[in-house]
Amino acid sequence: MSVTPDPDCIFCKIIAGELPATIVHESEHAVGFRDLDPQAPTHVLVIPRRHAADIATLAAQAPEEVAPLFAAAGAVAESEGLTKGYRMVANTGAEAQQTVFHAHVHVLGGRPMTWPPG
Ligand code: DGP
Repeated sequence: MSVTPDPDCIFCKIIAGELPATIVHESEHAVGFRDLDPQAPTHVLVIPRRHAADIATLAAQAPEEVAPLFAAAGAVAESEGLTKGYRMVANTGAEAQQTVFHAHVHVLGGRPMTWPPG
């Protein structure tokens, strides 16, 4: 798979090993690492190796990358032992509190979740 990193993207730098992260999953298409500011006992970010601003953009530009991304998120939930349930979140756009514009799925678990999210 050819990947063109964005030189200004912190998640591309984590993939390249240029920024430190606690990596819990690596596969051909995706990388999972612990969130810097965890919102649950387990909080892992799962990202595609290919840079795209968000998941909708990834789906438009490289739909073949979307299934491996969610498969990686499911594998992380399993390896983290989230047998009682977990949440996958993909904040999309500034109003939805997206702060890093490299597509990512938050995998949150280890505590009861509430609905609706704030
Ligand atoms: P979002 O708000 O959905 O764009 O989520 C971005 C998440 O990324 C946020 O929960 C904090 C996390 N984050 C930001 N910078 C870093 C970093 O350098 N390392 C790690 N591990 N997480 C980061």
